[in-house]
Amino acid sequence: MERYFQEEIERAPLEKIREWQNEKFLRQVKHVWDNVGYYRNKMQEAGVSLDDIKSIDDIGKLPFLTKADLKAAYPYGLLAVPLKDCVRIQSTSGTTGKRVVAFYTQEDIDMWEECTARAIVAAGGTNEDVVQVSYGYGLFTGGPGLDGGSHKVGCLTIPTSSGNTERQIMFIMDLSATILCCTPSYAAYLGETMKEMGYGPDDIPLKAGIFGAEAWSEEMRRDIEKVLGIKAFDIYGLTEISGPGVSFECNEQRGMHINEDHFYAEVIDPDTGEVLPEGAQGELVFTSLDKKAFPLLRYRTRDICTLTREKCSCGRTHIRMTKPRGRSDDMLIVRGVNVFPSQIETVLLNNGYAANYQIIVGRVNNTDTLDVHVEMTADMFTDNVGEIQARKKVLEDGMRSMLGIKAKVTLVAPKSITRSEGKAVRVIDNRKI
Ligand code: DLL
Repeated sequence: MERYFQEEIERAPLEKIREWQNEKFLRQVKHVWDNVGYYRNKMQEAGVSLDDIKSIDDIGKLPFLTKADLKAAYPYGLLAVPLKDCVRIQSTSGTTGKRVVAFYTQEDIDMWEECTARAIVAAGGTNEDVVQVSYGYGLFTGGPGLDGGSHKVGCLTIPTSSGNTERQIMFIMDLSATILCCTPSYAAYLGETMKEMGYGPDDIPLKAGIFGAEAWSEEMRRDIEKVLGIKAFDIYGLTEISGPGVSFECNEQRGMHINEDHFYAEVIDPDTGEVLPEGAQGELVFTSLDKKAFPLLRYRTRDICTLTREKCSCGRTHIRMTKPRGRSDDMLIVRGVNVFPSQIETVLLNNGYAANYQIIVGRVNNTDTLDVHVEMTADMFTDNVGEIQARKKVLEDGMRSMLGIKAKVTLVAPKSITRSEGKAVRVIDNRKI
């Protein structure tokens, strides 16, 4: 039987959802106009005033916010309440320049934790479950977000944070953890290590995993489910809009339900900004409908996906988004061709490799080069040159047909590519250096 954390909201009829969205949107635009000078200026520059916004159908009149706005307004320029009303900040994992700092009131935190609680219940969680949260704790939203949701559901929460893999496994086994929350790349690493330690899927008490924060393929899901003996659920979110739980998967595993009573989603053409119809692929844009401290309107996520309102057998009525295939800025342009790391991952996993690879892009004589270092698994490891050449050819052929361009594959020894405890670093683009 399907269970829900907030059934009346999660299964609300579309008219009801629209009514909530409309009401909250009008309130939110006024809150922003009154309290966020930075955005009011943007509206005025676009020739829009508060009177022009009569319902959520007018959302297209509002200007977009981008990461550049967040940088320009750092740190307090988009804050909409007095600092004394804020109880927390979280921040993105940006490696260069200023980070994004998002502020939360206690109400904002409660709303966010309800979103992750919905995800935990959708993954089968109840107050009898033991939830191990192996996302990083701290400025990153993964740990605190899932931790809060787990408390709201009443699960026993193990706040291991990421890293220290042996201790992670000890807690999973000794405390019979039933739900694991971490990045998919770390879940794969935990699975690999447990297998080496001699644990088969039936020995592992876990029944479900809630994995997100980075792009991962269906092939990777299949591998993780097999090695840990679990059902693996995707979860999506971003710091700017709250953190994990903006959307989450149900048992169907066919797209993630967006918590659209809190976050209004649009998909736009990334080049023109035009809003695209349901079913079209484009850049996801979110409007935060009821966050008080850091209420972003029409924030461009740079994540590429499609939306669907097709009926879902889980009974939830909220719109679904497909797995983002990666950020538009993760997309590599190699010799003029768009390449997503997830496409390369699909070729590898379909040929029996694990998701341990690194993509190295360079430029020689003004021509882009694409090298993929792929780790052999222990059972395929060999020093037979003929066999290695044959394996390399299979992968190079597969990549040529997937990407339409040639990639050079180098097979490397098992365990030679560094494992990630958080978001995996798959791409080294030497052209940028
Ligand atoms: O990654 C929040 C999060 C934590 C989500 C834990 C899920 C689980 P940021 O560090 O701000 O926040 O990064 C947000 O990560 O715009 C996407 O590009 C990517 N991302 C997040 N979830 C997924 C996912 C967190 N399920 C950025 N699939 C987003 C693909 C994802 N990409």
